[in-house]
Amino acid sequence: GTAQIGVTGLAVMGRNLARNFARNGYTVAVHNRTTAKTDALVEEFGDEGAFVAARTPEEFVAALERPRRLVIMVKAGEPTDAVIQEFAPLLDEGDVIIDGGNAHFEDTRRREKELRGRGIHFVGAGISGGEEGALNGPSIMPGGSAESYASLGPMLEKIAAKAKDGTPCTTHIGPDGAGHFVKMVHNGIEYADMQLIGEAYQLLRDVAGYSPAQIADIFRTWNTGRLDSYLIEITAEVLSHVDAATGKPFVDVVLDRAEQKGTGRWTVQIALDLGVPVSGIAEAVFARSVSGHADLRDASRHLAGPTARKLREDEAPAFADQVEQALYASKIVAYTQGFHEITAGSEQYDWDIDLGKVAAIWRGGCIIRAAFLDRITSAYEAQPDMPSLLSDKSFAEEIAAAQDDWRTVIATAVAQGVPTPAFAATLAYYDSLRAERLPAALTQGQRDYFGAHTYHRTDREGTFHTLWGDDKSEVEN
Ligand code: NBP
Repeated sequence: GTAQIGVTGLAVMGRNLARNFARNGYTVAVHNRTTAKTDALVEEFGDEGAFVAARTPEEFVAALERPRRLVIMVKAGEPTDAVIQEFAPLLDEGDVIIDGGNAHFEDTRRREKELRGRGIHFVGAGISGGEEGALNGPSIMPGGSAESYASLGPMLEKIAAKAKDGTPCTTHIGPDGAGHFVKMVHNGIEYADMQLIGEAYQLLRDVAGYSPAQIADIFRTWNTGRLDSYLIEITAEVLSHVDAATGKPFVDVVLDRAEQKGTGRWTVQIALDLGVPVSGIAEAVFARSVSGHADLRDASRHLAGPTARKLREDEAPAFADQVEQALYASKIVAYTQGFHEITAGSEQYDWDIDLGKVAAIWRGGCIIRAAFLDRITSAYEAQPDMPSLLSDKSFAEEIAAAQDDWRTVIATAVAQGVPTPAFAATLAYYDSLRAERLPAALTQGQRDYFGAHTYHRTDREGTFHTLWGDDKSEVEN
């Protein structure tokens, strides 16, 4: 074979990824279960580079140079297993299968282990950036063996997005499922980012009284500052868009029920298993869920709300500035929680993930790309074993400067009855970490009372139990 890489699964993502490889000078073997898609790709884009159209798995494998590198870009779940089972028997020792789909990292661990036993490298690679990123440069988060990265890395680095300083937005994340785990948390952070932006929008609309077009301008201004990011940029685009059919703001004609494909939910499920408080991300997932309960919402519209005074027009600009502060502070906390989950996953599965590098490869290509990630990169470079992003002096200082406004915005939201679950959850997390004493002491007392679950004391070592039903004397266990 002559192709340096092959892509099987030519829906939007696979097709664009194949074109990206071809545009970068690689010969790309392409294959799809339904061959019409293979033909269409070569017909439409054949002049962009060197493609080898393969009709059967055998033709596809034969087209590849050895060791073979074969990217699977099919629907995550059973289709991925089906394709692996179809191709693996045709491969030789040392060949590399890359799964670029949104696989659950536990599936990736299982597949990697099975294929390792057959001498095949399996690389679960998280790919972010949607169709546009796949074509012009995504952020790529490959797991798998270090050996596989030696052969694959240079190609991935070539097709990946480049950060402003020219660094490719890909790196070897760690063994087996590390890449898909990091991609999962990326998506969880993306959920939180989007929800926080949504809450900021709602406050500017319902409390400050701005129109969608005015809010688009506010976001454009924010995008020139520390909130500079892809999601803020596209938010302004969406908010300024006018529906052609009705002449109304586009955002007012879209049904307000958010859908989800599962990576945000996984982030929260795994966080619960690992014991990591990702409350901001969890509230973002729940917020989508609440929005989807149309019947519940219909049945609740008559429920009483507050009678707080609305802001006057001349008060709106100052409030908008406060919302920017709140958004920034909450964003720092959401990222702090996401990075904590990566730390916990890395410890649990022995992945040895470099958090600074993770932040670095999210600076371009992916949905959460943001100027702010440069700062996270430098923070982890300066202090790789930082217990939390909030331990970084400059982030702590920025939150210190923002916190009064952050509190005011949330207090105003509560007074006006505007739901801001992610703003509130991230502030509560921040205050929980700061607190001298938490009511967890009372919780321990209750647990000891009803279940003799015991407790530890602040003043001496040991495990204790109070004889609650008796003379309330304390015994040491
Ligand atoms: P889809 O997720 O819509 O999958 C369609 C592809 O899967 C087609 O090529 C289809 O072949 C193939 N396929 C299916 Br379905 N079942 C198969 C089977 N049993 N055997 C062989 N092929 C099978 O495509 P996508 O939206 O391009 O996404 C691909 C992957 O990338 C997914 O895992 C997705 O989660 C991930 N991803 C998507 C995005 C995005 O923005 N869309 C971003 C990041 C990651 P056919 O043509 O013969 O039906």
